[in-house]
Amino acid sequence: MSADRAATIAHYREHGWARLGTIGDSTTIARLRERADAMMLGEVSYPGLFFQHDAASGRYEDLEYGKGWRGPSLQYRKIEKLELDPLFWEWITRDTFREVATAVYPGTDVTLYRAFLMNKHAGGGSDLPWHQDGGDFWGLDQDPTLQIWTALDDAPEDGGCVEVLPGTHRAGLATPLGGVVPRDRLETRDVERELVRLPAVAGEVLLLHNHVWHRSARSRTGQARRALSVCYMDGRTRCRRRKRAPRTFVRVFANVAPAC
Ligand SMILES: O=C(O)CCC(=O)C(=O)O
Repeated sequence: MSADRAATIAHYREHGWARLGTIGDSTTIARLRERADAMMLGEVSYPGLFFQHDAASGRYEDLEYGKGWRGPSLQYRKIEKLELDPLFWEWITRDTFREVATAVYPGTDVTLYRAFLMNKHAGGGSDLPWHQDGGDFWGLDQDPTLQIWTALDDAPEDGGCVEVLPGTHRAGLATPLGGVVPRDRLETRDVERELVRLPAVAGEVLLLHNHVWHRSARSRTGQARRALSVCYMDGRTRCRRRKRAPRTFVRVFANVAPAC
C-alpha cells in the first residue's frame, strides 16, 4: 500500500473520516448518475430494490416508511440494494475499495451490509440529522466500521455536503439502539464549533466510520445531490434477528492470504 493510502486510513481511524480522493472518470460517474435516475423513473428495476420517497416538507420527521415504490419520480430520497445492479456492483468492488476494506478488516472476507443511493433532489431533498450507523437497530453481532461514500454530483457546502463531528466514533454508540443522536448527547458537545463540513466534487470519495456522528442538510443549490454510500463489514459478522430468518450478506472481497 502506498504511504498516501496508509495515511488516509490512519486519518479515518483517528478522526472517523478521511478523503480518499477522486476515483474513477467522469464518464463512469455520469453512468452511475444516469442509472440512479433510471431506477427512480422505473426504467431499470430489480426485484428487491428498496425505495423511500422524500417528504414534501423536506423534514426528516415527516418521512414515510414502508411505502416503497410510488411510481416514477426523481424525488426518491433513498434506493437500497444497489448491489443488484451490475454498474453499481462494479463500482462497489473496485480495487481501490478492496485495498481500503481489507486494511480495515484484515485476515477475513469482506461482506456488504448495504449499498444505497442518498438523493437530495433538485428541490432540496430533506435534512439528515446527526446519527450513527449501527447499534441494535442494525441487528448485528458486531457493528461495521467502514462506509465508503461517493459523490455522484458536486456536493458543495450549501448543496447538502456531509458534515462530521470528528473523533466521536471513539466513544462508541450514543445509545444502544444507534441511529439519531439524542439531543442531550448533542448538548454535551459544542457541535457548531467542532463540526467539519466535507464538500465534495462528483467522483470524490470519503471514508466514514459508522460511529462518527454525521449529518447532511438540504441542498440549496437547485441541483440534485446524488451520492452512493456503501457499508463494508467484517465477513464474520452475523445477523442477530430471530423472529425471521437471519439475513445473510453478500461477499464483496475474499480474504487472500499474504504471499509467503
Ligand atoms: O449522503 C448523505 O447525505 C449522508 C450519508 C450517510 O449518512 C451515510 O453514508 O451513512
